[in-house]
Amino acid sequence: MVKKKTESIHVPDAPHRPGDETKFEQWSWKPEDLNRLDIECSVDDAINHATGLVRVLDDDHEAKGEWNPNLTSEELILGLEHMLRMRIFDERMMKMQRTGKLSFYMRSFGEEAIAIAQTMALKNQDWLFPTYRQPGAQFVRGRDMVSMICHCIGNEEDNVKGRQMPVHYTYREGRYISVSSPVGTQFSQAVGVALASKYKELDEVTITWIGDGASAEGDYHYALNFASIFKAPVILNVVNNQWAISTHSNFASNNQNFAIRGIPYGIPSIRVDGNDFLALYSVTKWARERAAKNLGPTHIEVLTYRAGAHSSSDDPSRYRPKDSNDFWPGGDPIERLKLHLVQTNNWSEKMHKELEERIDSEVMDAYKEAVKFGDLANGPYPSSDAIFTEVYETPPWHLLEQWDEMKRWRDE
Ligand SMILES: Cc1ncc(C[n+]2csc(CCOP(=O)(O)OP(=O)(O)O)c2C)c(N)n1
Ligand SMILES: [Mg+2]
Repeated sequence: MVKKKTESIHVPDAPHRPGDETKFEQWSWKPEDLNRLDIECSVDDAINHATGLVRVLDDDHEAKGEWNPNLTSEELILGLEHMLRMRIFDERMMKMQRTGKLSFYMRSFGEEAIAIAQTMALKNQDWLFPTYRQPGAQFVRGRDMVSMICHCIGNEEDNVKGRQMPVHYTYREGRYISVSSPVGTQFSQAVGVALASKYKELDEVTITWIGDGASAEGDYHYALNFASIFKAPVILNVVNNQWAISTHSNFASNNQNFAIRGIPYGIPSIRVDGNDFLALYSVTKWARERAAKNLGPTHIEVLTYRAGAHSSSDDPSRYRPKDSNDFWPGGDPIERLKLHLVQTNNWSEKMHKELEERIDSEVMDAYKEAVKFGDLANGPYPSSDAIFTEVYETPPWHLLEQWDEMKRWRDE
């Protein structure tokens, strides 16, 4: 049989590779571009918001436009404090990883505003279904830092007793659902919990986040379809930080717009500047209002850039220019909120420095306290019995046999 010559399969590439100059399209979007949508808006009403970009802080750090949430300076300073806490905490944890005190780490570098602004815009009874890139939500919900570090080490005081990778936190009291290592699974689970809240007629909304890369998984589409059909009170965020480890987002969406994918599912969809604390807060509060009024789900693309490595095991200089983050048009979320506060006479360089120093010692104290319960380099280590406990109330016979065997081997 004669084979017909076919076109070869199109394989996308990243826009810049090591050694290239980083070129991002400069943003023409301004805070005044997009009106604040009515919460009863139709899907069509949101098309401009899905293709444009909701911003509040302009290039000169002024808060403008209809999406300005008009937060008090106290609320903004609290947001700034949580973001700084996240960044300083991450730096300390990376040092712990590099000195062998914990095995693996993932930073939120450059993405601190996302979990923090969005969680601050919610109510405490709302359910959080995060990825490993939203640990900042726990600071908003009041989690003790020592407990977070103990989890990352996996020591005696780890609340999940080593049953999760570091940074895959569980915080029951804060309704922060255990982070899933297989990416994407949280999206459809979040829709299920949102429907349960609706069924029980509770004033609870569910929020979830997924990465650009993971949004190429089926889970993302199942979640959107279910949420849309059953009008689940859920906020579905795609955090487009342009990379999925070394795979550029060109491999996850052909047209480079993630927000628009909610429109055919019948879900109002908005793209928001992910490094703009005020815009994130505002859009999330709007989405919560819709959910609480039984108007159904909102789909949000959070446009940002992964400023650092994917994880402590990754070296991004192998696949993207070393300085690419310096060119991101969205800048740095902490710097932008800080400059806005300075400009409105609510903050100063001196206050900022003092806050950094205070948080630095808070993190240092928590670190010293946490390692008392053991770290990876020095121990003490949890008992090997923990492998067999905590899962079954009554372990089945075959595990009991293995447990006995382990004890014989261990105690020999
Ligand atoms: C189902 C599954 N496939 C692959 C992996 C390995 N993996 C872990 S994180 C990741 C990249 C995810 O990228 P993205 O969704 O964009 O999130 P980001 O890390 O950028 O926040 C991959 C491929 C995994 N954990 N689970
Ligand atoms: Mg990503």
